[in-house]
Parts: sequence; structure tokens; C-alpha cells
Amino acid sequence: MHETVSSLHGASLSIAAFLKQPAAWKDCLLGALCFSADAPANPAQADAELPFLHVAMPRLGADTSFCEVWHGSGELTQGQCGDIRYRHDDAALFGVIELSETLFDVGADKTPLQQATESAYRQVFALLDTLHYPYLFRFWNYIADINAHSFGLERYRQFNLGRQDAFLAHGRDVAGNAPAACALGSARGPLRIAFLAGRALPLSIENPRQISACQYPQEYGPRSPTFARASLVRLPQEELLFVSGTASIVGHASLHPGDVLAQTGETMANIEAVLAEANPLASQPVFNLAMLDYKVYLRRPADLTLIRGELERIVSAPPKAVYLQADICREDLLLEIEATAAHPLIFMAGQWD
Ligand code: 3EB
Repeated sequence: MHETVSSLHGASLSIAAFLKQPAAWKDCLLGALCFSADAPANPAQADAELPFLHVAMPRLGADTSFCEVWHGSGELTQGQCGDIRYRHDDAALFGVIELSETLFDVGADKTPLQQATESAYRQVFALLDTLHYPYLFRFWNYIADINAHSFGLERYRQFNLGRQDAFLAHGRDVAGNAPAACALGSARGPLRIAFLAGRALPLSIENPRQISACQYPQEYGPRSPTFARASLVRLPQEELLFVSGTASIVGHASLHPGDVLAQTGETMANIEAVLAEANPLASQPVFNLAMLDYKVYLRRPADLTLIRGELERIVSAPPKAVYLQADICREDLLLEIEATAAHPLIFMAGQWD
């Protein structure tokens, strides 16, 4: 029997640097999410086999694009199943799926985006059942024109309908124990989803300052979003914390409309509250704001300086943060911040960049 080594970890680099890496390095990856305004010049170079999600979102405040890569360990297996491309090691599976709404019937009783979402999530759950990676750690959801209205409903709300229907169809919990997630709007493109799943049961973490998103009232749409505020994943050798996209929401209400500084402060207070919930459940050393890797999605590029300054003030060190221009899933929200951290239980096989 070979030893099971689980050293799932993330790192960041530019798309150009990513493409230049030797094949042997890419062979050790579970997959990647890359963000840039334009698609990479030669996406095939990224390795046609690697689960690689390109998200059409401009990076702000830096000249280079940004890739978030997930390393696996030991022998990796890859495959394609329906619209999903995936790679896994013994402990974790990373997958990506892109699905165009144009494939779906506009005349049906479900909107095309709703159908695409339901199909994508059903495919994910079916794959995980087949390959025996039952537990979702984290979803990344990217939706074109997330705030636009069609068929009488905001597109984010159509997405929520399709997502919850898929959870229910597969007997997955929509009330508690949901995975961590984010849902952002990009300018164009198909529905794009990435996910990390595995064989260890994650702990779903909620935020006492906010009601569970799974219980948002009807005013935010006919079906609640299906995500937890964070998930804590313990693998044999390390522990990972995925903090979901977090915004200036207290209870269920968006606070500080139009005030980007106040929204940043409220968002960070929410992330601190999530850490305070996670830490009693986590092993040492505890998670703190300074150790997190952040992705900051901001609606208006002109807010970058203010948001970045406020984040530096609150974290009281230059935060490890990447800034991306995106639409947030409520019209009145100017930013959403997500974060990830990992610490070794025995040792860290690799470094965070
Ligand atoms: C919020 O707290 C802000 O629908 O998957 C954050 C994270 C948000 C995930 C999702 C939405 C999602 O409601 C929006």
C-alpha cells in the first residue's frame, strides 16, 4: 500500500507564467481557474486535458492576469464526463464545466439559464457519485449578466432556481451543510463553474451576523441560494478553510448602499465573524485575516484604491489579495470578497506563492 499524501493547495501566478511552466509541473495540478479580460492567446497550450476554467474578468491594479492553480499529490487521474473535465488524486477532485444557455429551450417552463444551471449541477453530482468523491468543498460560479432580468426574473435568481433543483434532485441538503461558494457576474460567456470535492466530510460554517443564505426570504428570489459561509476541510495532512464570497450583508439585508468604504468594512467584519466560528473547530494555528488569500471582486474599477486601502488598514499588513472586476449578485452590492487558507497538520508539501 502506498501512503496517501494529501497536500491539496492553491497558488497563484499569471497566465503567461502558467503557460510557460514545464509539462511536469502541469502534470501535478488538479486544475486551474484563470482570470483575464481576454481569453489566453493559446488556451490549448494550457493543456487540453487539464481542467482549466478561463473566466472573462479583468484583473485590476496589476499588469498581469491571474491564475489560481490547485495542486494535487501522488498519482493524478483525469477524465471528461459529459460537459465536465476533471482531475483527481486520492483525496480530492477538481472539475470545471462550461455550459451555454443557447443549448436550452426558450419555450420550456424553466428559463435557459435555469436549465443550464440545473444540468451543470446535476452532472457534477452524478460524477461525484460515480467516482466516490461525495463531499463538495467549494463551488465557483460565474454567470454572464448576473443582474440582468429576463423571463421576468433576475438572472442570478434563475441560477438559484436551477442550482437548488439539482441539489434536491440528488438528495443533497439545501438547508445546512451546503458547500462554500461564490457567484459573480462576468461580461459575457457561457455559465462557468469550477468545483473542488473530496472524500473527507467538510464542516459547513455559518456566520452569526448573517442569516444562512439557505434561508434568505422570498424578496431575494423564489429560491434561496445554496451555500454555506465557509467550509472547513480536514485532509490527512492539512486543513483548508474556504470562505465563501462575502459581502456587506447583515441579517439578510444589504447595508451601506453606495458607500464602498463602509461596505468593505462590513464585509471584513463578516469574514472575521466566519473565522471566529471556524477557529474553535480548526486545529492550531488558528486562521486569521493576515494569513488568508483573498479574491476581491469589485463592481466599479474606480473603487480599487479605496477598497485596497481599507483592506490594508483592516488586515494591518499588505493582504495577499487579487482584485477582479465583476458584477455582484445584488444590484446594491459594490464588492464581494472570498478567501482561502490552509495550514499543515503535519507538514506543508509546497508553498503558497
Ligand atoms: C451573499 O452573501 C452574497 O449564490 O453561491 C456570496 C457567496 C453570494 C455565494 C452564491 C452568493 C453566493 O448572499 C452573494
